[in-house]
Amino acid sequence: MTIQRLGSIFRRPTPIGQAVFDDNRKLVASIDRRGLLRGSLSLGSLVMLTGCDVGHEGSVQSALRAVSEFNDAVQAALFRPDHLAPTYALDQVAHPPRYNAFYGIGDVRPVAASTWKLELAGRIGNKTPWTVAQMYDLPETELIAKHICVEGWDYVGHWKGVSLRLFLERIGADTKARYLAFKCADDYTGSIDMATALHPQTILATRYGDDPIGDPFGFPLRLRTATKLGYKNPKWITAIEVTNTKPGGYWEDRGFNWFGGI
Ligand SMILES: Nc1nc2c(c(=O)[nH]1)N[C@H]1C(S)=C(S)[C@@H](COP(=O)(O)O)O[C@H]1N2
Ligand SMILES: [Mo]
Repeated sequence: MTIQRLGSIFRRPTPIGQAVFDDNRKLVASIDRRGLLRGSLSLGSLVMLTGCDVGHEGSVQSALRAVSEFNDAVQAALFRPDHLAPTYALDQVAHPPRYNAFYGIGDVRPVAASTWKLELAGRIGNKTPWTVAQMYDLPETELIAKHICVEGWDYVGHWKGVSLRLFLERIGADTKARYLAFKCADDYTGSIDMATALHPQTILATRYGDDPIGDPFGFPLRLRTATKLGYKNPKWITAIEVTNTKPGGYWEDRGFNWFGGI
């Protein structure tokens, strides 16, 4: 099916399409209130926006990227800031957790606690870097949640660390800003939206169970958010930036959907 034909389905709803629309009128209205769908629901208009000629590979890529960005906006509108992802029992927790990165476990380069610093940038009041000891001194929240990797595996993990919301408040971050960008010791990068950063199940994890997070799992600091897929959880974090400019990320820049919700 071509993108143009998809577009026409959106413009002229079939009876079934109309029924679905009627069933979800409230939802659509709530998205519409956020100004997302006004003038932007047809994929046909995405084609116009991107100037897409589906005969050329480059323009197919840009059309798909536009669709993915449209999906980001819808997912962001549907995200319920206080809705909790499922949690699990202690006896379901994997020991050890399952390792993954964009390279093999043999190439993991441990981070030295003595030299590690968390750098802060962007829309943050106090950008003084944090040491490992300071991070471990912060109040802890715990999270027993499922880590889901797009490669098709998952595990239940038990993480502890400071609530990211609390940490952002502590450093005087502008929580009205739109995004957080992360840099990691292994040159991985990642980013999340502010609603996810402020979600009660999003922590800067320092422990797995009672122990400090081990080397292949991101010592001394990783993000764990119960509402996002594995690749949205950077390990070995070295810098956090608060920004209104949409950041990319290692996998996001290689075509993974930016929102990456579970
Ligand atoms: N710094 C860094 N963080 C990363 C990655 C990485 O390669 N480097 N891989 C991501 C991906 S794709 C997954 S699935 C999870 C794996 O986390 P785990 O080792 O706890 O399973 O880390 C994410 N965070
Ligand atoms: Mo992953």
